[in-house]
Amino acid sequence: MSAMNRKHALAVVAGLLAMMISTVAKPAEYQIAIANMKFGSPPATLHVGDVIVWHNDDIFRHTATARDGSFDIDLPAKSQGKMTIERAGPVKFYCRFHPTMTGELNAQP
Ligand SMILES: [Cu+2]
Repeated sequence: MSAMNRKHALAVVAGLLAMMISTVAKPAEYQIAIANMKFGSPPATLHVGDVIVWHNDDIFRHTATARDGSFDIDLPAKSQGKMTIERAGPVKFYCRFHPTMTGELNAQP
């Protein structure tokens, strides 16, 4: 490897490390409201380690339940529930009591 290539490779590695550190160091918290029997929009950018707070503003009990079983948040009327994103990739979710209520999270690593 020439000196030039080695320098370039080091810069790439340093950049990747900086990206990894910034992802780990700053988990974001997002709110998803449920109102009028509908899930609010999921966050446009989501990463593993981020926190989602589900707010049920309805007078009905709801759940935020992953189709792949990775989460199942029980949300009695006027309550909220918190969870941490543990894996990357798209996950469809729905409400166990009202299966027409659906949404999708898509976390990046
Ligand atoms: Cu529901």
